[in-house]
Amino acid sequence: MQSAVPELIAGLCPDHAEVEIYNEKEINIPLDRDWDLVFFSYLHSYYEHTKVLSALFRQRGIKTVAGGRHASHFTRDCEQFFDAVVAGEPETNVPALIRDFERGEMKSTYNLPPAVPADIKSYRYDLIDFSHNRVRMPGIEASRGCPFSCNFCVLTGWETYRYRPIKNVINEIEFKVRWNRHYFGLLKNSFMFLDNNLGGSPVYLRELCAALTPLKKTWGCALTFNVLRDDRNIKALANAGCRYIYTGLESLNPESLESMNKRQNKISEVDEIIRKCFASGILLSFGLIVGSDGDTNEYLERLPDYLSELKYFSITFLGIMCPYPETPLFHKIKGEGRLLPGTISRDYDCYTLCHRPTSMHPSEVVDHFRRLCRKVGSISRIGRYYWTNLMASAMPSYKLTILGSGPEIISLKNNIRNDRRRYIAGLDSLEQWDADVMQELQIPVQRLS
Ligand code: B12
Ligand code: SF4
Repeated sequence: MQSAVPELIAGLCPDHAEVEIYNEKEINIPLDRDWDLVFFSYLHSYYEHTKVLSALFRQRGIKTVAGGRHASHFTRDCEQFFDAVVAGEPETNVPALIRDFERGEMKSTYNLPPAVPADIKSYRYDLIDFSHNRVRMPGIEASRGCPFSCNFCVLTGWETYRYRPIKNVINEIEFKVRWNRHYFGLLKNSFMFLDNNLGGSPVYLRELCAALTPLKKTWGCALTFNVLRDDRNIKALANAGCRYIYTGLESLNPESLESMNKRQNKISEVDEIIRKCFASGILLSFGLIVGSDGDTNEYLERLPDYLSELKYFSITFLGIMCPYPETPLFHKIKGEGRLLPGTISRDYDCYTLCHRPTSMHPSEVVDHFRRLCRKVGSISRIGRYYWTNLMASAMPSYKLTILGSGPEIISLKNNIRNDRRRYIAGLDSLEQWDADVMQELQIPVQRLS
């Protein structure tokens, strides 16, 4: 999966614009290339790096624009480093910005109200180069936002839940999406929904599944655990070709879930629901977060055992609780003086501890995290994972999905592989290249503590 923002923005550019997209995860950005206007989309932890890129382009007279969640929240800060900042959704703001740019009248900030979901346009799928990432699947959005309010989530308090008309989504899949044809076409009918929570409205989800079933595609999505409590939903998803679901389980400790305001997860139901999904031909993968306020040394020491007790275990995301600045959690932690001194935006990568949890020392959290990453991503666990899950269902594409997820689980070992970092905010310096250019061009670091 990769971010779809570049092909989304490209789809909003006028027909006469020549558009190129670069994803720095897949290919280096040619810093000497000539463009008129460059749009940046980045996660919080890449803010300093994006400022550096912007400064290098601006030195050569290229105009730059920042957008996305960080830019919307820190608009004033961004205005110092980019020629324009989009603080709202792209569908209304990007065309207005480009019109102004062409007249030489680009403003410093754009914040028009969002478009209605029916006006969300198809991405420029033709610009995705699958040779840069041969296992990438095209992504599509059916909805935005989420109806829940987990206190650590960047959506909470900012994005209401809304969904596109089903016919628009189906039309995009049938006629617009370009498929990845590498590996003898193994993935040529596969795509991912990029929605934060495809199950935000179970009624919409079931209608969408009914419309998807005749297309005979294979797809994955993220949704909340509560949706899977209803057998009708699991059945509708499986019949529609859903083979992969990611759900944020976050913790197997009730106190930790309580501290996150994640009430839709019921730990007593986890095992049965995972088993049902696998038996229906759906790989239910989940994510866990360590370092939340309910966590204790005892819970984290026992976590590998708890995981072993789950027969159909499939964890694909392991992170450290991150108090993003726009969240209720950040305000609570900051108000209580628990943000670690020296926290910078780079530390907001979900692998660096930025706060003092209530019941643990920061170094204890990071030590547990390292140990968990090594254990969960170990080869013996993957062997056991294949052994337990491969034969659980005979649904088409199920076995391929299980086999393909092994490397994803092994990659959890890479989370904190950088030996030069302690992964505790305030103790690690910026990446060298960024730090050097920032010093040379006198670009200040964004400090959050
Ligand atoms: C694909 C994806 C990934 C991919 C690619 C990540 C990447 N670097 O781009 C992978 C699997 C690698 C990934 C990993 C991670 N992800 Co991720 N991921 C997503 C996912 C599912 C879809 C992103 C997407 O393409 N959405 C569709 C596009 C169109 O929407 P969007 O990104 O939300 O952007 C909207 C606006 O912000 C705005 N916008 C964004 N950029 C720009 C730029 C301009 C110029 C403009 C005008 C507008 C604009 O336009 C969009 C439409 O409104 C989102 C969930 C989601 N639905 O967004 C999470 C999400 C982006 N991920 C998240 C997180 C936390 C992570 C990880 C940190 C988790 C972890 N610890 O492993 C890592 C970070 C990896 C890394 N270092 O880059 C959070 C982001 C938190 C944040 N900083 O805002 C999200 C929102 C999930 C969540 N609800 O918590 N992720
Ligand atoms: S359920 Fe997921 S997307 Fe929704 S608010 Fe909670 S963490 Fe965010």
